[in-house]
Amino acid sequence: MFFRQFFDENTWTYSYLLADSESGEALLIDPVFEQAERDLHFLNELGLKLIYTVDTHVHADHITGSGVLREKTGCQIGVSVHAGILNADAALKDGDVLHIGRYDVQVLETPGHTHTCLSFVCDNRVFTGDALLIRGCGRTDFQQGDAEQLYASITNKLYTLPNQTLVYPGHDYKGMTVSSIAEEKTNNPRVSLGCKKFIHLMNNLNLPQPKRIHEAVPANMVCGCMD
Ligand SMILES: N[C@@H](CCC(=O)N[C@@H](CS)C(=O)NCC(=O)O)C(=O)O
Ligand SMILES: [Fe+2]
Repeated sequence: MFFRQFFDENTWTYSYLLADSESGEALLIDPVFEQAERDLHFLNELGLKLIYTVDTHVHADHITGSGVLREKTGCQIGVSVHAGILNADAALKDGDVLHIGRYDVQVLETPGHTHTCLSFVCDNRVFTGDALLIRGCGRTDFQQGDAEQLYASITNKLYTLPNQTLVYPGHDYKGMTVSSIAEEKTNNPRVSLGCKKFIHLMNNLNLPQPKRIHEAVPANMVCGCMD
């Protein structure tokens, strides 16, 4: 498995490239619109063929690169079935499997940060979007977010993955790049509170709205294709 983590410094967003080096088939998780040229250049350099882009959720803080990458490569776009995005190619749901050459990428529904949140499992890695962050979790105060649902997604789904599974989040605001299920089970300060205190904390964060929410959400509802 060929694997790379990419970073968008303006929005602290991670994108992840998974590829089968034998067939050259590739999948990109959470591409960022402004980074499409970087991503295309990298794919070309390595001779990889983009088969899928997938978004872990309808992002509120940045515009997805999925649409522009589909225009340039002919890849398919996968998003949650619950997003109702009409110009996506694959409406993903729990249990779906995407095939990248010899590798399977398994879809888990992990709602709570938003109702469209998905995680993706491939080999010993899980890509958690903004459900489980390193020593944190996504906020639950917009896009049908729900703290109780997020707690259940983390404890009943993500925490049932093998302890050694590596956790790759959608963002990190402190410069951390990777964790593991075992590490989060022991050290995640929010989830360790237990369900009731977690809900209370999440419902009282009083965070300012993401700066680009009014631009990003409508753009992401059409895969970032804005013309
Ligand atoms: N300052 C950032 C805020 C980004 C933000 O709210 N990020 C979401 C993920 S889309 C989150 O859950 N952050 C976790 C937190 O701040 O606790 C912006 O304006 O874009
Ligand atoms: Fe998010």
